[in-house]
Amino acid sequence: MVKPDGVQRGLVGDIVDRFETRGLTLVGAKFTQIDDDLAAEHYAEHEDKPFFDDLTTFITSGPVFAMVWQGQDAIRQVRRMMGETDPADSAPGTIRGDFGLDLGRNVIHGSDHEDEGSAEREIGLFFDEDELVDWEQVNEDWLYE
Ligand code: IDP
Ligand code: MG
Repeated sequence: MVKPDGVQRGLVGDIVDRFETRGLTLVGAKFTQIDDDLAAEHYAEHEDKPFFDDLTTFITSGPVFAMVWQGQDAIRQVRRMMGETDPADSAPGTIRGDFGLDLGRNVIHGSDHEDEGSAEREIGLFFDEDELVDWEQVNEDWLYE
């Protein structure tokens, strides 16, 4: 999900481009503004952290662009393309390493690849089943052996 800072800074197109060019398949997308309840649910794992209030205030502060990408090893590859949580520790070439400087303005959210159910849970928070499209890219034979 492109966070409010990424949307305000006009980075949606570049971020979509990176995932598309990598070969991932877009199966869902939604431009929306998160309300307080959804923010609390989305970041429930952080509710006891000192930065929780700042985080939910920020994520509800403007529109976000939520996406569902599919492909081989997709969750982990998206995390690698995002970089580290802190943009200051993120390698150039990653989204956070190219576009961010500050931990609290790190441009993008991605589901946790180490937490097995997190992508499925988060997709369920943002999308109804009929908003996800089951389709095949014509170039799959050239992406996968
Ligand atoms: P992630 O976004 O890389 O998965 P998480 O640890 O899940 O990182 O944290 C969620 C979000 O909370 C981060 O993207 C960042 O915006 C914010 N955050 C994480 N740790 C801190 C912190 O120590 N101070 C302030 N904000 C933080
Ligand atoms: Mg996380």
